[in-house]
Amino acid sequence: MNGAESLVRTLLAGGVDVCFTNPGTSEMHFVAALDAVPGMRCSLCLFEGGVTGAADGYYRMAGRPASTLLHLGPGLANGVSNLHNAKKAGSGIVNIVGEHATYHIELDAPLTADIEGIARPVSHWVKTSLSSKDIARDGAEAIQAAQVAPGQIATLILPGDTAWNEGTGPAEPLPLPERPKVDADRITAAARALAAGGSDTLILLGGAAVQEANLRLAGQLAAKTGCGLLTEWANARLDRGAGRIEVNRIPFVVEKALDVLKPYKRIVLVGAKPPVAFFAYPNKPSVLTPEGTEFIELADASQDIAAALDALVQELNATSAEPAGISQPNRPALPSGTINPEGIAAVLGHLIPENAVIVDESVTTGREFFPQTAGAAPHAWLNNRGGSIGYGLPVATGAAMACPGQKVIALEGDGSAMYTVQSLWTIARENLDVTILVFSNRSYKILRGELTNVGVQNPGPRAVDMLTLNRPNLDWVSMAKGMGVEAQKVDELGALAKAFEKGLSVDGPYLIELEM
Ligand SMILES: Cc1ncc(C[n+]2csc(CCOP(=O)(O)OP(=O)(O)O)c2C)c(N)n1
Repeated sequence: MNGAESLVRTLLAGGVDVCFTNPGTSEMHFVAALDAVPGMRCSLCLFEGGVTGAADGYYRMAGRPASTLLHLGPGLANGVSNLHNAKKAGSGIVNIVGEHATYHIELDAPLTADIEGIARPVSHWVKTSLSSKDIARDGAEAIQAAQVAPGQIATLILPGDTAWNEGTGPAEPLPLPERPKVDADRITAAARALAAGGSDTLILLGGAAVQEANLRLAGQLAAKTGCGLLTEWANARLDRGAGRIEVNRIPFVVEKALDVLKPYKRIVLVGAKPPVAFFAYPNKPSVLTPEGTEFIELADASQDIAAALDALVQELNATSAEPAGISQPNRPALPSGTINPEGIAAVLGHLIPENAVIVDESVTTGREFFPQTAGAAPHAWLNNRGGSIGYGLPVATGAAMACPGQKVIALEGDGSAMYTVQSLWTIARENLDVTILVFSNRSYKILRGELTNVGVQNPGPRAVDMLTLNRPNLDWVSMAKGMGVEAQKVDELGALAKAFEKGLSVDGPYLIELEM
């Protein structure tokens, strides 16, 4: 058995049975091994940002890593942006990056590059496997590294001769890393802050803290102590909808965030970091909390958040408290008329099906989607934690692969969707159950606002032109159909509701362009 097959069998033994791929010559032995060994679901993506983003979406929903197959330095580099997003989201991924045969690297052939150098900033673990005798063990180490909580990026570089020479057969899986428990004094300090605080204390939730069971514990703490609950602006996966604890996100806009955080003297951090602005702006603060705010960290994102919250609930005698903030079922009436963000929110709130997975890359259009969707059927809401756009369609791809039987809804700004538009083809090819709404406002609308925010008065036509997606207009229906996805365009809210119902009713992809 050669090195490549030893690695594929190691991946399968370690529970990694999905591979998002975009291979080249140096990966041909690995491709042959994927073909020869049954058990790996392989999915071709037509750009590496689609590969890495799909692996991110897969981890967020399946809770275990997928692998990727990338072509040397340039292939990895194309995937870096969504690896950055995945790293910020705490997603575990096992990257397999092909490399020239060890003796070929020094010849500086066209595709030779510093693969480790490209990998390192977006990886927690990087290794070039220099021998076919090491590759299986290295693969097992990569799987283990990817599963360090909340999830890590492991990049294993596979030279051609490591793949084709005689290997060892598969390596045994290494033990699953456990989340470290928090020290007892953390529980005591958080309990003291909450007991003293009342309504001027906030629990800021992130990572695993925004999953259903942990949110209930937070709801009990809020009921018992009167504290506030918020999440960070972006969550890797927030469980919400009727019957779950309703929590809002810290707003993106600096002034709004300052307002929301103003009432709090102390903040208990659970899987979250002290809140800061996305960007610096002249004459605006970067730190979003009032000066002198006290931070008490209960647990960071890598720690055993469930156990920490549970211990805190016990410490405060809140085990029998009815959680505060349970969302009541509420389906807003279906609207009609001109398409606008409030109307879209009502359509979503009315129609989101049970267990849907919402991948939110709606940018400006979706800033106020939360109030009207809080009482919809229970669903998961995924945000971009790394701020690098083009995450949505790939993450929707991976989420749909992880969740057969659950409807995935991708909310896409037109500018963002163009970055990784090739994902539509993968979604069609795999017949993934994804309904895509494209908010076709024909602009980088957020950046129009940012121009004002940084203090530019009366921008001229050259600046406006750089933020406008016209000349020519993008035709989303044609693009979708060209990649095998059924699509239609709507310019009115009643038509949107009908189109969305249609999309939800088909078992497969459907794209709706909202002309705004
Ligand atoms: C990789 C990357 N390039 C550029 C940006 C800067 N950027 C942020 S939002 C945005 C435009 C988003 O446009 P769209 O998705 O249409 O949403 P809208 O602002 O119109 O609501 C751009 C270019 C970014 N965040 N990431």
